[in-house]
Amino acid sequence: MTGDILKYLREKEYVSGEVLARKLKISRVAVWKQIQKLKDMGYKITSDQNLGYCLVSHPDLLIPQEVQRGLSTTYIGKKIYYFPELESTNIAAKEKALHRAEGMSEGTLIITERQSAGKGRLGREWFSPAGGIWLSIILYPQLSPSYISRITLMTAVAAVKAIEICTQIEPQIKWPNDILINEKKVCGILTEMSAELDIINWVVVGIGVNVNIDHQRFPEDIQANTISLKEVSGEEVLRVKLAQTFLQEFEKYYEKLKRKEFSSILKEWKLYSHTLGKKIRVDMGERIITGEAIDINEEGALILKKEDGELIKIISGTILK
Ligand code: BT5
Repeated sequence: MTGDILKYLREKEYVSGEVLARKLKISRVAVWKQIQKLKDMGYKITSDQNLGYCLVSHPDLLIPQEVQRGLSTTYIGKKIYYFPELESTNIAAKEKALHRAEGMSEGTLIITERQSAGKGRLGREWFSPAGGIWLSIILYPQLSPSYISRITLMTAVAAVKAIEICTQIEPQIKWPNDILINEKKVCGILTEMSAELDIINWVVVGIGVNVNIDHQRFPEDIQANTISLKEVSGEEVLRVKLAQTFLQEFEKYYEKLKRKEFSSILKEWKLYSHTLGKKIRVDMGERIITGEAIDINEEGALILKKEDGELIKIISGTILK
């Protein structure tokens, strides 16, 4: 209902309560209640006794009405579940992803303003106060499960592109899932999937971007390695615009991936690489390997050259500082 009222308020400078009541087939008191709801959400609406209601400004909230307005994707973000607060969008998305048979569709999003238990990889914590973009995308790709690394890499390309378009800042990608600005982490990606043999049942891509956040709100031990877009650009960044741009870029690259054009995505990934050519240490869980990052292969794996010249292919791991 609030969405319908917004639609009419956007069409004209002033709309009377009477007209709204007639169009929506509700009472004027019900219209008034909906207007109060919108005001509580952060919409600035004035009212004039003779002319009616006037929408003065809208909030930079990631609510579906705002994110979907002007969103030019075909299927990414066509259905959005929005929550002011959530434990983790990836957890919520994974629960929903199971319901494909009941009509859950590819590209459905879960978005929240803040997460109480945001997740990183391997059970790590992801801090998600208000002011960031915390969202997950449900996908049902007809690809082999080995594509999971490629999905993370293509998401990183979509994220750097969106950040560049919206802020003119050029971030770098640290293999496999970190986006950095000035060596500090501004964004992380968590790709999870359920698969059987050669079939993917579902994929959930979660992305977290520190947009209008003061990194000093993070725990002390990660403050030195984190940053937000606002801190780099010196001004608030419009989250709705950034989220829309990311979703548009995401759909573009995901379509390329589905057409098996990963090599062209990889080419772009390499332009933003923070990793290639560097001497690094990679934590692979059971061991730590040191070497030079010489390439990312067609599967999205990191190729490390050890001091003795041996080449190691790493599908998943964490680059240590
Ligand atoms: C990641 O893990 O970078 C994946 C982060 C994915 C977050 C999104 S938000 C929406 C969706 N819902 C979720 O619950 N998660 C996804 P990893 O590479 O394991 O990095 C985790 C590490 O990053 C932590 O151990 C901290 O050191 C650091 N960290 C935590 N919060 C951060 C933040 N907001 N900004 C930058 N670094 C952070």
